[in-house]
Amino acid sequence: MYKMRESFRWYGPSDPVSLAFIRQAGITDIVTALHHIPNGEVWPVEEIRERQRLVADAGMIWSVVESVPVHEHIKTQTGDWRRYVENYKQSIRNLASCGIFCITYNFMPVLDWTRTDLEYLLPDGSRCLRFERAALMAFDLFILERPEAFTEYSADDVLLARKRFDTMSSEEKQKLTRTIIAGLPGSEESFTLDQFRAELKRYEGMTAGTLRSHLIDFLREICPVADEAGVRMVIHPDDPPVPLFGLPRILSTAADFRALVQAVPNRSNGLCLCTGSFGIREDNDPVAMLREFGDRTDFVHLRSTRRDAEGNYYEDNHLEGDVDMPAMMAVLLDVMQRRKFRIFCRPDHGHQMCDDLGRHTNPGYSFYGRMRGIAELRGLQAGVAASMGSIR
Ligand code: DNO
Repeated sequence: MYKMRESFRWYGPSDPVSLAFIRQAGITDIVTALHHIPNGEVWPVEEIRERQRLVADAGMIWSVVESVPVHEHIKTQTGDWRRYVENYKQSIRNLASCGIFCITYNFMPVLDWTRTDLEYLLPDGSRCLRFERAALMAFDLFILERPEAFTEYSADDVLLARKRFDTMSSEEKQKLTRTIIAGLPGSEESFTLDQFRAELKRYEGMTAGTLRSHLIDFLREICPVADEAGVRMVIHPDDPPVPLFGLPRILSTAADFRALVQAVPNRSNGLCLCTGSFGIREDNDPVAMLREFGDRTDFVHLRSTRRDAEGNYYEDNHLEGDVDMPAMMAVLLDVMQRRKFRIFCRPDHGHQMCDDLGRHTNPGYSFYGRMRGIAELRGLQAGVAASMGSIR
C-alpha cells in the first residue's frame, strides 16, 4: 500500500530542532533549503551535496526543497530578472543531478506567509500562530500609514482598526510590526518599515493579471528544464489566500491553479497543497482540490486552521479546525494508490507546547507540536487505510 512519505521541515544546522529528534519522531524524509544562499543566486552542487550528507548521516533523506525562492525581480520583471531566471534553471539542474526531484516555491509579492500573533494562548496552555484582521488593518493604516489603505477598507473596518490600534501599547505595536515584516522562518527576507514601503512601491499599479502573466512567463522558462530533469515544481498557495497591503495575489483558489495548468500544461507544473492556507477561505475545499489536482500534487502540508466570523483564524490541532482531515486522508490514500506514488507529506506547523514553551523555536516549527501532529496523522492514516480494507 502506498502511504504518506512522512516528512519534516528542518531549517538547516542552525535549526533548534535537531535531526536526531526528527528521526525519533519516525520521519524518513527531510524538507529543507540552502537558506544561506542569497535569493537569485545558483545553488552549487557542492553545497547541495554537503547538506545531503548531513541529513544522510542522521539516517534520513533530503527529498524536498522548500523553497528555492523566486527573486522579487522575476515577479516584477524588472532589473536583472532574466539572469535570475537562468540561475533558477541551473539550480533545478543541480538539484536534480543530486537526486532531489521536488522543489517548492511561491509567487507571493514581497511577503511570504503572514500572521499577527506568534504566541496566541490556547485554553490548554499551548501557543499557536494566529491572524487577526483588525490587527493587520491597524498596522496597515496607522503604523505603516499606507495612503491607499484608507480607500481600500470600508468605513466600518477603518473604525474597527482604529479601536484596535488604540488598545495597543507601544510595545505591542512594535511587536506587531516585527511579526508582520521582520520575516517569518523561510520567508528569506525581512524589512524595516521604510524598506517595506519601498518594496510595496515596486508593485504600485500592478494588477493580479500582470502578476499572473509574470508567473506564467517564469514557468514557461523553467518548466521545460524541470521536465527534462524529472523535477516537479510545486507552488505553495498564498498564505493567507487573500490580498494584503494592496498587493495582488494569484494562487489563492482552485481556479488560480487551474488557470496555471491551462497556461503551462507541462508535467513539471505542480502543486504544494497546503490545507491550512487554502482552508482559510470558506469557499475553498482542500479535499476537492486534492481530488482534482492529485496528479500534480507531489507535496502536501497537513494543517488545520479555525476561522471565525470576523475573518480571524488560528492554527488548530491537526485533526481539528476547519479542514476535514479524515476526508483529506481518504483522498490522499486514494490518489497515492492510483498514481502508485508516495506523496511527500509534512505535518505543517504545530503548537508550542511542553518543553518547547518558553524556549527559542522557529514560529510554527517547534518540535513537540509537530510531533503530536505527525503522530495523529499517522494514526489517522492507519485507521482510514484499514477502513478502506487494504491494510493488514
Ligand atoms: C510557512 C511555509 C511557507 C512556505 C513557502 C513556500 O510555514 O509554509 O513559508 O514554505 O511559502 O515557498
